[in-house]
Amino acid sequence: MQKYILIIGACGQIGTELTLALRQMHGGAHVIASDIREGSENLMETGPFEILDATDYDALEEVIAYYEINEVYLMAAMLSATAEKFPMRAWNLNMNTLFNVLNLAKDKKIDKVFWPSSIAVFGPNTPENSTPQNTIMEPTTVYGISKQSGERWCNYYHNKYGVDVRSIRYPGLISWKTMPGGGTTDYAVEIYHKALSEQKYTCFLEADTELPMMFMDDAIRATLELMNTEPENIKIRSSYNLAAMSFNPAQIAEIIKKYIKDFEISYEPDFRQAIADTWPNSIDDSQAQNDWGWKPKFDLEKTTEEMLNNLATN
Ligand code: AKB
Repeated sequence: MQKYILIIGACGQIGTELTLALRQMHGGAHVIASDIREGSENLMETGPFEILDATDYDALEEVIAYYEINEVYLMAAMLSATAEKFPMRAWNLNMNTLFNVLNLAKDKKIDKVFWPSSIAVFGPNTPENSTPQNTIMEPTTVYGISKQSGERWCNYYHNKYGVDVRSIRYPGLISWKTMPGGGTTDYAVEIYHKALSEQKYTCFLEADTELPMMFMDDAIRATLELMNTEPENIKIRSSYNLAAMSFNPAQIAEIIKKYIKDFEISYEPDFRQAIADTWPNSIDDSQAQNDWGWKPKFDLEKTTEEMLNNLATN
């Protein structure tokens, strides 16, 4: 059977790179990008694109039927910082898109679903170092509450209806092709842009706020590895912990200084500090390692080299 894949939220930070990677693997015509607005030139030129609001069930169903889609990656979401400003919009977007996709899978209109969760599912009562896969989860942010609820629904649809839904709790993601938007971990991307353009950066988190992070190439590889593993390897149908590195703003600034000697960082924490304070410092991802062989390739040094080289030349 021919495989046709739909990416919802294809123009965002993860969606863009995921679409390009999937088009490399399956050919452009087999990977349909969709979003509520058009994306980068590269994304628009390498395969089909549909303007699609995935909160609209009928519109989504129509695209799925038209392209005979069998696999959906639902990457549209409102992230942590923006969601605090628009709680109901965030809840509606994050939950209704998920229900629409899960219901299409339940009705056998698609075979397989990827849905991203986040370290935001954890909260202030969670053990903050090497946070285990199964632990106390009491998120205090709108985004975290939507992701934790989403995890429970994924697990429910798998157990009750046999839906093949797979998920990862992404840490903060660092990439150079597309900017993140509205997250608390966004500082770890902005800092590289400002280091190159202005040799200085004012960070919205405190110097010692340690958070789990990952370079985008690792995140894309993890996503594709999880989606391509045999179903019997997948023991968790809520969402997998995933880790690569952990650092704080002072540590990333130190590494950038090795490449840009005059770089200076200052700190003006804002409302995002309170969000970051409820999230783990580091994640235990041994279950992902054991179940489907996860292993990261990029540490902070390698990520910094990639970010500065690519941003300077692209
Ligand atoms: C955010 O900061 O909101 C996201 C996330 C950790 O899910 N990057």
